[in-house]
Amino acid sequence: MGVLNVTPDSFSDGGRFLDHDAALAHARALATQGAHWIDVGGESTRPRADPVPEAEELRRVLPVVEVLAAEGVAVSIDTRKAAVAEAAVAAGARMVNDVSASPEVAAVAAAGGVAYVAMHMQGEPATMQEDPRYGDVVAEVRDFLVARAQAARAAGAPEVWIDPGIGFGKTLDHNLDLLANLDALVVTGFPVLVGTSRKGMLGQLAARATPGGAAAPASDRLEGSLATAVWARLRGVAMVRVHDVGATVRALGAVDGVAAPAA
Ligand code: PMM
Repeated sequence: MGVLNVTPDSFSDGGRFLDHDAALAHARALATQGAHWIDVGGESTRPRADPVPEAEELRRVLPVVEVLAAEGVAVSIDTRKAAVAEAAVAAGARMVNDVSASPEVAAVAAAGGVAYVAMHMQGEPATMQEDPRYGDVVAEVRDFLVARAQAARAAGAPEVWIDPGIGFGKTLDHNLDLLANLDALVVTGFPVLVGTSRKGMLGQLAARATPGGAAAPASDRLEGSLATAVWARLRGVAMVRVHDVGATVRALGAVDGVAAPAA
């Protein structure tokens, strides 16, 4: 899944694709590089981000969704708003990626007969990184996701995915615990999506590994993004959400080749 942020303030690519022509060109490039889905988002959910009004989010994403869907690109809409999801599905989006895993947004996917992603987040983007706490992060995230995914399926969503929401109300240790225990999600039977691409935890891990210990900025997180995509793949994750599609496709192609040489 390739990321297309039509936002001024996303943490790694904010402002680059606010212009619709630039957004379309980037989406087409990601599809050509091998993305199966293009995930279009108009509201940054990075830590401390301000919410975006519905009209503005629609203005950012709808024209892009319409054109890509008409070109036959499989479009996912990344939104927490039922109205935005509904408009995007009407414009041709075939997946609703809901970082709030809310029943209202799941109902839109069900009514539209499109795929639904339930992602786990503790709190709200504005404050979620202030003091995230869990008893058992793996069990709590799994139980939450299974409950929301079962509800989405019962409501009629034809295909339901789960995503642990790396970086959404989680410390580095919480993220690492979830990534080390992806099998707890995989065994639920719901296909699992994971997004680590360019995230802050990769900067922290790079600092641990580097003499001097400086955290890597978002521009220096490709290696960590690829390494964690490969890790997720080997743990049975069905899809990764990434910015660097070409590099990820090549990395996963290499892993698949080694894992199944006769295929
Ligand atoms: N991460 C971001 C946004 N949307 N959706 C899902 N399903 N999973 C994620 O991990 C996820 C997401 C934040 O990253 P961005 O600002 O680079 O888009």
